[in-house]
Amino acid sequence: MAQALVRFLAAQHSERDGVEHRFFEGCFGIFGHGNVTGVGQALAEHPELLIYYQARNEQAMVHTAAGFARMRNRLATLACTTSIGPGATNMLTGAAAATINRLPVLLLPGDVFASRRPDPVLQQLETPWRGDVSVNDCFQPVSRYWDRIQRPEQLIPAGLAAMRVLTSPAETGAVTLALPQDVQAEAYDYPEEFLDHRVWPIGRPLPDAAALDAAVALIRSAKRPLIVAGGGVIYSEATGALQRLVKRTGMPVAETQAGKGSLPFNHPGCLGAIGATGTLAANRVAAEADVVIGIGTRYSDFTTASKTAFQAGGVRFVNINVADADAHKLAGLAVVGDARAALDALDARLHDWAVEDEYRRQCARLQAEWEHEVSRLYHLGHQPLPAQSEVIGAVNELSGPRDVVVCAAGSMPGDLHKLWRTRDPKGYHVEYGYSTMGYEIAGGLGVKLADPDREVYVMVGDGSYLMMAQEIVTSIQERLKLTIVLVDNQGFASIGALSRSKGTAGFGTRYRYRTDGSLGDDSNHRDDEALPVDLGLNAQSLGAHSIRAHNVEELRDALVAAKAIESTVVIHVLTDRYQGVPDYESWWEVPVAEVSNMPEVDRARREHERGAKRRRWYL
Ligand SMILES: Cc1ncc(C[n+]2csc(CCOP(=O)(O)OP(=O)(O)O)c2C)c(N)n1
Ligand SMILES: [Mg+2]
Repeated sequence: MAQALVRFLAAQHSERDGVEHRFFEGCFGIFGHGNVTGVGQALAEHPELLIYYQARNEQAMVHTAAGFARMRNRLATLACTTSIGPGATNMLTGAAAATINRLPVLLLPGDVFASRRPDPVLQQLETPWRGDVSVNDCFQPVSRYWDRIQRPEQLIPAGLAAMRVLTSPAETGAVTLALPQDVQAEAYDYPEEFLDHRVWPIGRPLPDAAALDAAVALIRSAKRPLIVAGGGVIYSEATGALQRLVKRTGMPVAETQAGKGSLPFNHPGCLGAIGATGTLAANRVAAEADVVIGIGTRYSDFTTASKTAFQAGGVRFVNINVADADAHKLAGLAVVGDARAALDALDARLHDWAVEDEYRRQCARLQAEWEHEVSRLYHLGHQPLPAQSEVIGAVNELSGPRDVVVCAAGSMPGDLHKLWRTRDPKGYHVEYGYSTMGYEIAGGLGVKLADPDREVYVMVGDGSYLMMAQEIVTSIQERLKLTIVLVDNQGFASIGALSRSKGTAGFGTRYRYRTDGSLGDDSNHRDDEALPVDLGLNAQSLGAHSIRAHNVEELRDALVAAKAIESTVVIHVLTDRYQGVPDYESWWEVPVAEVSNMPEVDRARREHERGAKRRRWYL
């Protein structure tokens, strides 16, 4: 069965706009019992069918596959094979991250014997009251399609169903085919047609004409429309269509994390990031918008600033989305269809309409003011340690227009969302659906694999680095160069700041020796309490070229030097954990204890209640 599976995977293709793509460009795997003699044997017998990549950690290889799929606009991906038990469940976090970000990845965890004869096998978690569950059932809620191949012929319907979901822009995410180890090795006479070259068209479904008419009528009635561009704009390759519409109508655009890059940062009308990590320009315009046109967005709480971003009475939403569930959010007018097709249709129907000049001028003014703020934060001159915004500025200014910045968790994603000057639709790659600490290096590897011609800048905090740095080894092994900027503020600065703002003084967010039996708060910092840990040396020991930068000038020199180095470079820079980028008239709902014995918590609770008054239902 595993041999047929590998042949089947190698024969699958996607097609969009008349261009065919091989759908699986390879298979990541870590072998153990449960795949070494099944899928492993099949990959070994026909290495020309599917390139095999070795990883260090199963979670990481799913991130790599997701990063790859995102970079390829979901037209291609990688498969991931694991042993049974811990090898399999290590992929759970990666699966959830892929599904939340709507990225296709195929997971092939090994499973316990279908025959049950040798039960319990090594790593089998027994469920005394049920014979038909294994740890792989944990993948069900984080997968868009899940099956267990109990008989070899079952691969035929399961394989086809898996492909349908993986290539559906509305449904895609992690797909799990759990493979009992005995079934992998069983013979079956598969029909040749199952293994033939197969093409899965990825269409551009047109929205319903009546929905388009209603959307056009609503937009024409708007005085202060705002487009919210989400990841769907980029996946659908609709950025050109968006530019045309915006240029002609003057409608301003704000971007979600996944949608950043929909317009170049300096395109007229580009207000940048929206929501909790939004720019002043976008948040001001959002607060007064009367019609919000969400394109390819799932309206996460960061985008809507926990439903406080849009304050105009009677604000209406037009939601262009290929996924019905997203199109109906915020009681919006649902325009279900492909982003590019919908934008072209809107452009044609709005050919004689534009926003008023005064609105266009106001947006241009806000955009210019925001650029000024970005320049200020890029060149703060903060002493003695640089601020994170200066690190972002240096990387932005010294990277090329087609290079890619990759990030996922900590304080960096919010700062990048606000400050990164995106010049290319694929130049900004921040995983902020699951915001998975540990995605950065592994995901960056997938980006590089998908587009080796671009330099990939991985921005990673010390916390994320410590969670999953080991794929540096894979980058060396595969000769896939990453430039990793390791921003070391000696702890979880983002959560520390959140904790301080909520009255708990940064409890448990700094690295320090345990004193008085507690890891304590973050207020009485002493340098002699710092841990004797050197992450730059750690990176060097994993095979990276490691450079330590003590200030912004050294960081700039290191970034220039890194360009000439052919393998993975880690630039280790210490920053001031307390010098954050402010929020710009936004709010994020994080609950604070209603009762406590901590006065600072009471203060934060009252502030929380004030903020919560601005929440809207959008009905
Ligand atoms: C796997 C995982 N665990 C926990 C969190 C919650 N979390 C978000 S940011 C963060 C700290 C990140 O630290 P670091 O990478 O050093 O970035 P910094 O906050 O210092 O910028 C934590 C613990 C998460 N996002 N992902
Ligand atoms: Mg940190």
